[in-house]
Amino acid sequence: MTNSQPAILIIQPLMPQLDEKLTQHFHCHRLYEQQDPVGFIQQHGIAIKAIVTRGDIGVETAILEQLPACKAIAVFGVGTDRIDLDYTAKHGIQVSITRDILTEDVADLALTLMLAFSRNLVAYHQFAKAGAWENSSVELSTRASGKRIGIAGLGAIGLAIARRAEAFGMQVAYTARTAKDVSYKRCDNIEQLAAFSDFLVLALPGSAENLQLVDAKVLTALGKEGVLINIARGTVIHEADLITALQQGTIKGAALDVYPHEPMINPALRELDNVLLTPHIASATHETRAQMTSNVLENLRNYFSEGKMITAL
Ligand code: 8YV
Repeated sequence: MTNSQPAILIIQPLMPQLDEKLTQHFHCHRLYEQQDPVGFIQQHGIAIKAIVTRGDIGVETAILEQLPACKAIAVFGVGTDRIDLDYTAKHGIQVSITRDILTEDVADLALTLMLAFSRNLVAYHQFAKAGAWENSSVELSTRASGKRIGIAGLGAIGLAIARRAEAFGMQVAYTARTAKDVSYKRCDNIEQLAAFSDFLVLALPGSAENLQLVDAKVLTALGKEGVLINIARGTVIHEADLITALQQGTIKGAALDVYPHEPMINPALRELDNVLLTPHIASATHETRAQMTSNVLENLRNYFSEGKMITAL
């Protein structure tokens, strides 16, 4: 590492493979390692030329304001909900995302959660592993094929989920800001979509307009046999309303990969039996994470050589 390499700021820990590569090519400063992050930014902020962050972390505008030479943010992920895009646009800061890389994995996880929840996979696995089959039998599970799936947000990930659901003979409906050129039924709002759905899958951005969109009203519309699946952002759900609905059986259950205060998962949620919880791993496959790593490096290299990120927004 020499100081002739461009200085970049890493906001939160990254996967070791990505961190190692960044260390080879850039003069890396790690904000999360600083005892005094404010003092550090005051001292070194002027030298920082680019930021690397994760989709689930973003970067605070108060930090950007102190980095006058930083005109590029490479996001390891596709979510930009924690970056002020008005600010970046106004200040000519390019923001790249790992576009089209994680779509299929995230859609795979949505269907995995749906099938695992409806077919009691975790309970059956525990039952079989414990040797309990020798003395007892199991409860029946619920069919997913042929049922109704409502997809909130029909972007690339929502569409990939819909294609998979079609293969399971499911009826698909969706909500989206604009009508899509698809044969699926479009609902006017999320409450209507919930009322349609056996499985309500959230594939929306975690933007301000979607904050706590899924509240008690939506959950009541989903109904006692309905299952909520979230692979989007925890902020899209009103968590207290969800916990109440799960405790009272207003809905059948929830399968969640994302939470409002990651990596903390609300203890009330963890105590419930009608949930299936995963720790934000929708894009966490070897294949996808290797491509995401290359994407971040290519974006930075291109930015420093040509002045342009390759998958900028
Ligand atoms: C990643 C994500 O898990 O793409 C996103 O926005 O949240 C996820 O794919 C995350 O960015 C890596 O920590």
